[in-house]
Amino acid sequence: MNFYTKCFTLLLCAPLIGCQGESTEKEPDNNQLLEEQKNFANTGQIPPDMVYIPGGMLNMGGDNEQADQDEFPKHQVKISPFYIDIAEVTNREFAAFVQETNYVTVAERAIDWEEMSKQLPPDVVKPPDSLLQPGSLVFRATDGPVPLDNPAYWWAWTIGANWRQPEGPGSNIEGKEDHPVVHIAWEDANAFAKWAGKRLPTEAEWEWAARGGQEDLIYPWGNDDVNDNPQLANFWQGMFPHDNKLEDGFYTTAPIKSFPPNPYGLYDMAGNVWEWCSDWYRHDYYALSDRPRSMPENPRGPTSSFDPQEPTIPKRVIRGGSFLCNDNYCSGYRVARRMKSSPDSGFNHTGFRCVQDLAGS
Ligand SMILES: [Ca+2]
Ligand SMILES: [Ca+2]
Repeated sequence: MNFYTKCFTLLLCAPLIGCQGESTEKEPDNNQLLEEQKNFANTGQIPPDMVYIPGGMLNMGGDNEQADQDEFPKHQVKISPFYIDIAEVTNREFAAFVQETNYVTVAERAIDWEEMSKQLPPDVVKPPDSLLQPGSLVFRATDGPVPLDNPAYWWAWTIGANWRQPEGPGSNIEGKEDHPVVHIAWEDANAFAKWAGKRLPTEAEWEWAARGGQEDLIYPWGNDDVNDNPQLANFWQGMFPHDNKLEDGFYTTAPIKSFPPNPYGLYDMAGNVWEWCSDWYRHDYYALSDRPRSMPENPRGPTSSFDPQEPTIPKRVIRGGSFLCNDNYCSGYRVARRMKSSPDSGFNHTGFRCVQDLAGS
């Protein structure tokens, strides 16, 4: 789809003023988990380009003053072992899927106004047919500072933008075969995962894997301030959305594996592109999870979605942040950071990676 849903669905990160806080560096408590991962690697059972993630007890939720309300309360959940892709799904991989299946992504399909209008307030008037053409949302830097509570300033509805033309007509993915695929709707990510014999991670699995076996740390690499370490992830240095100082070398996507992996060997769990999870998003889901004497096991999220910022639009969870994240906007690179997006919306900063269950589990 779609113009209006996308416009109403734009990621409404609450503006967060940079405040790294007084986090205490902890010795990683991950030796046992890493040892288990290493031992499993010797079994020869791991699917290509994936790693084994040991099961364990995840302390899930916000770790510092930047954490938003929906990251609390921090609570324990039990996770079973699984495999996860080492990196985000690339253009090369997605092209192979499309070549074999002739799959057409949501951003490439005709827009169904009747379907779209069901999610919109009743007084929204149908836009002209000239706008209701296949497309997607592309980031456009502003000329100067703008209010950060209105993403319409930097997202441009672009007819013809899709995974093959990430910046719109005239652009292409030549030379970007190893970049993460973008303009992927949740439905597209699931279609790829099914084809590959995999599935999308749950939100809890994603956070467990991103933490790399370390408890209560802010980023996949630990607590070293992201602002002092542009060599650790592809994010936005400078003031968003007008001044990108490019200290990490990438304005939009970077080829996968351009930055160091986390202790589990996973790349870009912070930044590059947001990654779809299987869960519906509810702002109060963690509060619902925090039941006394109850230990949620492999939680799969709520049965329905609710985002008070856009109550009429169901949303799925996305994780990990993108090349657009920084501390003056959304700090999406924090491992606990939760974000949400309409399942039928693709952006040029959203992609995915897959997981797979162990045989017999
Ligand atoms: Ca960057
Ligand atoms: Ca990522």
